[in-house]
Amino acid sequence: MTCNRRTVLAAALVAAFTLNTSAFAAKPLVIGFSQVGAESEWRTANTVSIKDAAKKEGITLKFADAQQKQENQVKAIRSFIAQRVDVIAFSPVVESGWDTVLREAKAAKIPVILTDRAVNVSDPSLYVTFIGSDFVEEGRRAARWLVERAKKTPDTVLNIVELQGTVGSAPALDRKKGFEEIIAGNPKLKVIRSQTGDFTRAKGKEVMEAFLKAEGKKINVLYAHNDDMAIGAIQAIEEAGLKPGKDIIVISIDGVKGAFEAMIAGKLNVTVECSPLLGPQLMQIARDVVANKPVPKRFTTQEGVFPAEVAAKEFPNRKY
Ligand code: GZL
Repeated sequence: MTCNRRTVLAAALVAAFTLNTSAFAAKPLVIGFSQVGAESEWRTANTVSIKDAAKKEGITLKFADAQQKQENQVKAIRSFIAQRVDVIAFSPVVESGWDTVLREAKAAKIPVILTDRAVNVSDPSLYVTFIGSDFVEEGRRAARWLVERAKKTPDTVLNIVELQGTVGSAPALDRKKGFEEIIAGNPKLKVIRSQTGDFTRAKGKEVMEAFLKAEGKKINVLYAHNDDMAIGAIQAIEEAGLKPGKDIIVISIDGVKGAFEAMIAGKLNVTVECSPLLGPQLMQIARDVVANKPVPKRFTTQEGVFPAEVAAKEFPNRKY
């Protein structure tokens, strides 16, 4: 065989091998993710964490924003099933109403991972695992801070107004439950008004305006289920000619940058951390699930409590 023919044959063999291996190269994992919406600073940071982690991991992410509507999440999950994604992950806007669509995912043999919020389903096998915070403990931490704060005014009953999160959502239900558990039986702490602000600044401001109109200077404390509602309420308190953080103690949850800025300005007294940075953990767990590795049913994120006194020092360390 001439030298030239040998060279052509060798090139052909290399090309064939390369084509072959590329044909068998592992195709990227495909995750279908249904997000609640874009209602708060927390949610925005959560979305960034998930998208960045997928990109860093070379994972194909099909992302759907439900605009806080459960029917949009159900539609998105059905679309992911039709597209035969490898894994479905979602943050359920509310706890109930998921059995039917999750049974469809199970029938299609597509594993489901819950992030951020939990679901109430009759069959726990409808999802593989849940990665998120302990919202009941977050509510307890908010109340424990207030119990300590109330010891400074032992002869005063503190009237509390509460801005709840989205009706029916796990964080709203559990943060209320944890807070009530700790203040139960304490004669110095009394919730006089409680209403949803749907986790948004606008609604938080609107409901706080109504609280102030109804109760005025009787209000001593605001407990908001997230920083965005607290920040909206702070605007309402100022527009009513009162000093947030002083005339009205302001307690909230999430630990977003906006809360640290409000604490540094003396308008917010404490924020209980709820980390949105779930992206890297979700990607790793998705890979483990697809590889049939055993994963725990629950991953609980570790978090802290940040009173105003530490806000300036901690602010440079904040990642969301
Ligand atoms: C909590 C998350 C909540 C945040 C809000 O994990 O579900 O939803 O506390 C967000 O800011 O809107």
